[in-house]
Amino acid sequence: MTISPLQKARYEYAPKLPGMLRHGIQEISVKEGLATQSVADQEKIQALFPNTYGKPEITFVKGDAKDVTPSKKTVGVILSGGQAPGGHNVISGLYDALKALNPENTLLGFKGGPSGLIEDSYVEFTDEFIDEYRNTGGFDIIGSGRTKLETQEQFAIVAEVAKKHGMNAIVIIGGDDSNTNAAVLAEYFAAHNTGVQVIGAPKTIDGDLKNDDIETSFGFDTATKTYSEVIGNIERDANSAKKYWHFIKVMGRSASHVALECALETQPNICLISEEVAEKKMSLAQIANYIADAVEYRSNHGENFGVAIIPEGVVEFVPEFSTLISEINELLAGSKADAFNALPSWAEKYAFIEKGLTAESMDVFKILPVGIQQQLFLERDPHGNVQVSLIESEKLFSALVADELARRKEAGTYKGKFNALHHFFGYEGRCAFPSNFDADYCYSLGYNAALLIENGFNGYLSKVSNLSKPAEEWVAGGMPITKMMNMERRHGEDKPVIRKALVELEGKPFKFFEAHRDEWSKNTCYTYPGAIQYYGPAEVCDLTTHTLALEKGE
Ligand code: FBP
Repeated sequence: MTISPLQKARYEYAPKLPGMLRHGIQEISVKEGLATQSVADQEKIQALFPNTYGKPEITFVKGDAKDVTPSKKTVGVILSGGQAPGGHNVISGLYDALKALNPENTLLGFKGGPSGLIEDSYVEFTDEFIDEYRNTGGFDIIGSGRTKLETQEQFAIVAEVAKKHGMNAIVIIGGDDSNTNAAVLAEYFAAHNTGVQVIGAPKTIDGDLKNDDIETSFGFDTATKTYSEVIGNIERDANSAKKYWHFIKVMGRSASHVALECALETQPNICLISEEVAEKKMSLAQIANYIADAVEYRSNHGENFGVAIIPEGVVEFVPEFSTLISEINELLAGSKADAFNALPSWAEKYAFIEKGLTAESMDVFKILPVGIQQQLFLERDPHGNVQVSLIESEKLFSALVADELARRKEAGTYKGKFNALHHFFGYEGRCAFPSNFDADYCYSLGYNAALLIENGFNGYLSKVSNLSKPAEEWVAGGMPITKMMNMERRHGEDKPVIRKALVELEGKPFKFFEAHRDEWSKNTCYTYPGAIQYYGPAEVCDLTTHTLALEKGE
């Protein structure tokens, strides 16, 4: 197989473990903290998790060397949900720690995400196999998937599969939903005395799996650095050519953590924050006006160029737009979609829409560019709902800004030129070679997971904290997943879930952005982070995100 020089070099990279995990693995022992409580709805969560609720937080510390080799274990691992840089290192850290504990330990990788566990589709890892994936991006080592493990029937099948392989534990590498499911599976295993443990690891580039216990999810660091590199390059091009406004949509699903971090790294002229749009109940016209003001100001100062970052989920946070989406979903519910689809021309479809929407939603619909109008009706998910994530919001906002500027031109208040270009950065960042931070963090999460298994914990999340400091000072341990849970309404039912973290408008990263964005919008203050550095001085290679540094008061 041909491999790139960087790939070869990264195979050799030795990820940094937290200082406390650098002792001989037989010398690491457990320090128990106090019993935990869920973040809210304590009685309900306790009733739902009678066997796994209230356990203590633990940290690993140096203890006395044990001279007996731990009993042989078989562990299963899955990758769940969207790709995030570093997944391969969670698996290699887990593998190395298991082998260090007992060379006869076995690690099975279940293929294609949670469905691999149900279908009993797996590979057994060996040194040669693992070595080809160390410190590389992607989830291709075993693949991933979005099947949800949540029903009693599925749990019973997984218990059978675990029994068949003599498995002692399963490690679930996933986001908030997957770790919620990990907690429910752990409770099932405990309630049915299967003896199988479940350990979670916090993954997602979106950065929305974050709370008092999880400082950051893995992958966020590398993905945002990858997008920021390219945004910085675009800024430099914009500032060189001085003739385009670039509208850049960045991935991140609902939360705007990715957009905010990229803005902190590159200081663009505009960055929308969905959570603020919702808080201020901004309309599409207000957002377009806000951007048009920046375009006009810069144009009046001879700068007919700029860069605007648009978070993936922003349109869902615009109240009038989400009302429009609900009305469209209602308008085409069930068989009504067939009547709509049978109409031969867009003009007839438009008349159907005009009849079906309220006057307020029709006003919103009318101002959308035709391409977006059609997207709302034509590209629908299997349940017939509008696929909000497919809406090209970067094009939507640039079109609305162009309309607003045309009005201002007519009124004689704006005389500039506005040429827009569009970009979407998402998949480009999800499988990049993990930064040193993500390579180290992920390897530590996996290594730590093996120690949690060895020490008999069930329903715990592999926790590595103090992450804004050098790896030597990181703190390794575990937290019961139930500690992070509350009750939320999902699909018409009250469910125990890990709360998704949106950008906090009172938080330090947003406050920093808010304090500077006016200056960034008017002047050209771009910063150019450049490519992720893997080799060289720690001050350029081991940087954490601005978000984490600001949250930690640095
Ligand atoms: P996870 O929440 O599973 O980590 O996935 C994150 C994400 O990359 C989002 O940012 C994006 O909206 C979504 O996945 C895209 O999903 P898909 O890979 O199915 O297109």
